[in-house]
Amino acid sequence: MSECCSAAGREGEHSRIGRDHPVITSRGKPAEVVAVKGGESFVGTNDPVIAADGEGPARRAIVGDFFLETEAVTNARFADFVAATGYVTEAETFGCAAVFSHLLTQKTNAAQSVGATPWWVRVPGAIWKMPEGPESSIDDRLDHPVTQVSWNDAVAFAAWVGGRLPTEAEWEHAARGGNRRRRYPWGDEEPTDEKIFCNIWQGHFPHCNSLADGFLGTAPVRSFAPTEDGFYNFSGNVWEWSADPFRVRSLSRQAKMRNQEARKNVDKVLKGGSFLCHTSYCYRYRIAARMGLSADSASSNAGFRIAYDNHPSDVGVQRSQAVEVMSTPV
Ligand SMILES: [Cu+2]
Repeated sequence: MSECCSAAGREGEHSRIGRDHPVITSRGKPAEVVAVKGGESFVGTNDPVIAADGEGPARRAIVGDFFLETEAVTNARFADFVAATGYVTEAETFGCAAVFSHLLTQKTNAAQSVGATPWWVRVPGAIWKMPEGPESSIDDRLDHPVTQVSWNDAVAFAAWVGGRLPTEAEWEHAARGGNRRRRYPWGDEEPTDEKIFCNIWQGHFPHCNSLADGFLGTAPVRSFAPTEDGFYNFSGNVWEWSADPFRVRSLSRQAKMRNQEARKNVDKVLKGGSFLCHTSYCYRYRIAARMGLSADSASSNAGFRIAYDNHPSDVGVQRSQAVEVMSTPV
């Protein structure tokens, strides 16, 4: 696959280099949650733009009532998680992760580029708190979405806060504000290089980003206008891991091959597109758009947000008790 939004190839194929990093101890505020009313809903679209991704046809889905955080998990909250649990991400274990080349310093840029997508570079030491490698930091990005986290890392964080990843159906249902028929979280109006609703690419991909939205890479999780329900950045900024395995529902030979690969790589569905998407090249910031990446991949444009079956204030009580118990000397 040659796409702006995915660095093809599995992280697991690369050598595992153990690294030792200091722990950041900033306190991340828990995000707000919105109660989402379930019901009969749907996933995908009958008007697919990128058919190979399995956007269509629209599939009926029954969604239960659930709670969803208004924004993606920030670097600050992920730092809390790591400080409390000592969790080691998969990118740390593997010793490298995919970084969008424009975010790199010239020195690091000489690193190995990823196959057919030269704007993706495999950077040794790129991890969540040094998203572009050892010369970078998140100090000025604590309110940005955490990146360089795999699906497995996201699931571990979700368990820590007593939540889970949303299903693809839940994610779309919340992004549409229920059963509204709309292409984007803000409605049907197409963003342009001048009229900006979210953090995507402006200009000619991949050589020139006019930065009309103010961001080359990620933006703070509360950037741009929220939906009427209070959700931020479903479209653009970072791809968000969902709970679901990635499959293309089609009988075509191409779909069959893609599904075989997805099964082998344990691909999961990501939603929402990222700061790299542009209509001309990777039109994946629509609600129905999707991408499949292996559960152990980490990159500089993928993060996640948390869903709950019960209101997390109840969960929060359990969590702080659990942490107290853990820190009691024995
Ligand atoms: Cu894209």
